[in-house]
Amino acid sequence: SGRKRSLIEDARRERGSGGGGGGGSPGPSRLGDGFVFEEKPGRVTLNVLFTLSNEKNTAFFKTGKIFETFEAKLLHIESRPGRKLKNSVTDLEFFMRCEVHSSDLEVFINSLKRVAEDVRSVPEDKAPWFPRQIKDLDRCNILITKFHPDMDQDHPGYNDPEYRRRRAFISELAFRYKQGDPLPVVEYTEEEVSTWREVYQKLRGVYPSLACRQFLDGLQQLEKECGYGEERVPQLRDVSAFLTERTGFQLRPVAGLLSARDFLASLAFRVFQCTQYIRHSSAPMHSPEPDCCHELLGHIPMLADKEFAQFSQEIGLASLGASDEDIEKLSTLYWFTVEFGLCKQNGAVKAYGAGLLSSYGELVYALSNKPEYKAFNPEETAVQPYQDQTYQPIYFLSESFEDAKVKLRKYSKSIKRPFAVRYDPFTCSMEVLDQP
Ligand code: HBI
Ligand code: NLE
Ligand code: FE
Repeated sequence: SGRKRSLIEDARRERGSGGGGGGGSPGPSRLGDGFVFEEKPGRVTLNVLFTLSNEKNTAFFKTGKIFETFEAKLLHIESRPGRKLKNSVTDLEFFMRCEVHSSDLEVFINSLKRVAEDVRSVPEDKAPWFPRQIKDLDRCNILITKFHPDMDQDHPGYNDPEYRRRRAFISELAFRYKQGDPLPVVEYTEEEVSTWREVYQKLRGVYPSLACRQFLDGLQQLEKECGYGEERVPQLRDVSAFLTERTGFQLRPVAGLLSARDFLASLAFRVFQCTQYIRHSSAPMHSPEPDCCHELLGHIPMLADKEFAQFSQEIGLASLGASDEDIEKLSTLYWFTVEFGLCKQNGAVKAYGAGLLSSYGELVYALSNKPEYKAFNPEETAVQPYQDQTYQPIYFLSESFEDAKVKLRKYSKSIKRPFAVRYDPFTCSMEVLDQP
């Protein structure tokens, strides 16, 4: 599971988002030049964000003095490196929540402005920040470092410096990408193409008997119209154009595993974040992390299906501004459906989850008699613990693909938020509607 959301992270994103707290629900009142909340009579709580220059390293202590003078009560503090200055000194950004006497508010802020730069108060989040426009996805970029070839000794690429250099190069393409840019084209090496070929051949042989109908339809179209085959790795640019025509989905390159919140948010805009590197050649049949085989073979054929595309977007819409607890549940649901879901078709069990459809090893295992099956039911599935390093011990089986969709839709609607969202495809933006 992902790390806790950082307040300073949200505050910083908020700063670029053109103001306004999440949801437009009964928000903080505007006093002075910012947002404060009157909690107790005569006392106000404010979230203040400011930068201290490291060249004047007494500034921090002066800030403390101001707190002392005004009898401000510090409730929360976070810091992180801000701008880089000359000779490798870095500013520090601070985020503090504090309580002061209401009558002192103006003077307190003005005093801070004398020692700190860029002082501003930011709204208390009634809901966590979320992207309002497709362009905001540029800020949905919190990566989770997990099972990385540079960090993890068990990663098959750990002892392969060439593989690690290649990963770093391809990651860089994703880091530099901004919404609307043409998708980067990667010229895959002979070794990479041969990994792709091996994965493709093995999986292609078992798809007809193990994959669901929607997947097989999608794959067939991709083979006919989008250059899918064992000879070359399809380019995100071509695949994105194909998908946009079918279901309005588009692709965006990503350097690795994103936080669940950021990953799910992009689905709300019908944007699918795709890794572009390929798994290590020594482990083609299963990888715990996503790679282009997983995206291109596991996800893309399903995203070419209209109903599945809608289903994916709905999970995304449900996630916007949801609490950390609800994100955790939605991400678990995503895991057991979009990634590892099974469904019945014509009396047989078939795979529709991308994590299965891109791993020969796990696909065959999941449809053997070894693992346990449970009936898919969102309330129960959402709290099922899971691990993401090896094959799943438990899979959730839906009566039909349709049934999974209906149940998940019902569940998503039960998530409580003080607002509703609606996606406007003409402006690629979210309409946020108050819902007291
Ligand atoms: N990030 N790039 C990427 N790809 C995923 O499939 C992905 C992710 N981050 C989170 C995530 N999946 C899962 O936690 C889902 O359950 C949301
Ligand atoms: N296990 C999958 C595979 O080997 O393709 C990837 C899963 C990513 C969540
Ligand atoms: Fe995936």
